[in-house]
Amino acid sequence: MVENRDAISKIFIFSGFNEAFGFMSRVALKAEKMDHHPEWFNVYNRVEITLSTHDCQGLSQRDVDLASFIEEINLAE
Ligand code: H2B
Repeated sequence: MVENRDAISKIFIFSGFNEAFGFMSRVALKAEKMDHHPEWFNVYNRVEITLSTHDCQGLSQRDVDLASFIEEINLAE
């Protein structure tokens, strides 16, 4: 959970930029398909993702669904 905000966040570390950007590409395609987009920040091998639903200014099932997808592909990396 993010402090002082209805949002969830996680930091993912990869072996390099290619791996980090490959992961981001997979998340981006899914996000666009879901019409649900992450807030994220990348520097080299580090990707910080925050999920929240702007339409309801809080957490929704869409955040949980996108988070589950992200966890699944991260495990499969
Ligand atoms: N992403 C997120 N994270 N929250 C939203 O409320 C949201 C979104 N709304 N992506 C979508 C786009 C909306 O703005 C469009 C018009 O469907």
